[in-house]
Amino acid sequence: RIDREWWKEAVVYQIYPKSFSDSDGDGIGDIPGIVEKVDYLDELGVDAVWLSPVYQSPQADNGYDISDYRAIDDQYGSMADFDELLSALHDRDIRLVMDLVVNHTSDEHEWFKRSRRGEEPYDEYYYWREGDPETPPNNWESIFGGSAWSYDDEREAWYLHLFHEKQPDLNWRNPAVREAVYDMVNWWLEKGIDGFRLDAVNLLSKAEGLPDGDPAKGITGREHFFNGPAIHTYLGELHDRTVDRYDAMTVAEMGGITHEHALAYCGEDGDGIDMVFQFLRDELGGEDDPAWEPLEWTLPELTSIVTDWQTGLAGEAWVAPVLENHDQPRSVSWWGSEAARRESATMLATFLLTMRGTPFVYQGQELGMTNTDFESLEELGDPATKHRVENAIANGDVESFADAKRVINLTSRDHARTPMQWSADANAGFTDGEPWLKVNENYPEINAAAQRGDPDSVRAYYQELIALRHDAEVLVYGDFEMHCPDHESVLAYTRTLGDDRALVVLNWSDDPTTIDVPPGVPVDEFGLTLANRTDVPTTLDERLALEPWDGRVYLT
Ligand code: TEU
Repeated sequence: RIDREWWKEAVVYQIYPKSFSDSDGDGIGDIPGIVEKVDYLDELGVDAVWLSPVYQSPQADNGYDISDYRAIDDQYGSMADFDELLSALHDRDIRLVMDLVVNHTSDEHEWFKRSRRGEEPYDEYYYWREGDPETPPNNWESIFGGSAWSYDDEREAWYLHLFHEKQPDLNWRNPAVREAVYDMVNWWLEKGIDGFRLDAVNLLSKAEGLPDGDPAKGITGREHFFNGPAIHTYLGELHDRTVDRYDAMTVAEMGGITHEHALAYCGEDGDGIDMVFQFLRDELGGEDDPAWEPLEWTLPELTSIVTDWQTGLAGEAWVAPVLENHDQPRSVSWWGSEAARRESATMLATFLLTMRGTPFVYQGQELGMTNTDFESLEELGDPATKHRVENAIANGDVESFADAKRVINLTSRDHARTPMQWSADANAGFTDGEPWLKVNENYPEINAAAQRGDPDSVRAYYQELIALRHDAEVLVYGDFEMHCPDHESVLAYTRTLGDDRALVVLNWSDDPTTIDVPPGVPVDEFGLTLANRTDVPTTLDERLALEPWDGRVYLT
């Protein structure tokens, strides 16, 4: 029996509104700009859009610092524009998933303004601690670097912020906070949206007494706020009181978790969350920023992590594979090869869209957009990256931006945030004005218009893969089995659903190689269905010779 759900069959496309499409020439993307591009999304074939925050915000963290959950920020448009977007998407059978950011609000949210004045009932909406203005209440570190505490002169007390100082953490212990959140979530669901991506949602619960953390464990304090003691209570309640009453999906963003945590959140005895992102880079160690050396990893390490996530949740929990988002470098540049851009981008696409789970594609990924060369601190936009570099210089970890540049140019969140490359026109067709973040200079070559109708483009390949995923149920619901776990460069797996099987073979390297088809795979029954090269034999042989970045899908 297949447990069918629309969100299991969907391919989701993430839009980061600030960088997607600017309709009014102020250099910042906006909602009317997205409306102009709904046909582009329709042509690509995606089933849902996840929209990063468009709520009212002072934009200290590009909208992840919300000052009014029920209003659209002026820079993005109006609520009428939002309603128009929702119907333009629904008219094309594309669903809309919003971002739910409730670990924290902006310090300019009404709740915080009243809280800092000590006004009831808002006084206990956040984590406040009195004490010496020179000594923070504990040694917890912010995920963006520096202390997780800031002193507020108005209330004469410290408040907790696991991210930016303009993002005070909500006190989820307070039932009034939870009620206020559920009310707001239901207000959006009543508008007819189709679900939520839950931002940083494994951080909601903090250990009793907020004890000091062990500085040897990465971000200091993390053992007291990642997957904290009451997390399952809060998430279960959130689910029961809101999304459970609607045909809405939830996907949780949880940094630094393993597939075992994922089971606890999404499994049979979990909290009702539909799926969590499968962040492969985190588990390879990419989460331990700030590291000022590039991360080293081997394919067998990756294969083992993929296997854990893909087979470890089978039958119990769903997952959301992802290679890019607005916090990650571009996948071609980090996982693939800029020198073999088309081949590696399409190999990675093959991987993403043939795994078990709901694949998320980030804007520009479908074009094979790459990282950008940032030459100075001033060229960066992301407060977290800037903070990291400034801290590293202050601590003497690096001497100047020049020393940090190599790692920044591999990992900064800004790589995903450069404007979407629509055409070879000025500013990549993103804006008629001055873009808020520099456009990657490769846009005359890499852009949506140039790839339209080009059967060899990354864009065309994504289109084919998305269509294939809609056709071949085995790619959605089939069991996953990994083969050749020790191969230095090849990832090979099968998907099985009743009598239907798929075999996926990926050469994750700059060198040609060969593999033997795993025993038990009946080669005669398979035919080539999709490949990212044109000269690939259509039948499956016992021994396969693979070109660099080869990606192939065989079906029975
Ligand atoms: O990111 C959360 C985030 O930074 C963590 O998941 C992090 O990756 C993990 O804890 C490992 O250290 C979300 C948004 O995606 C990001 O853009 C925001 O800046 C952040 O929350 C704050 O809202």
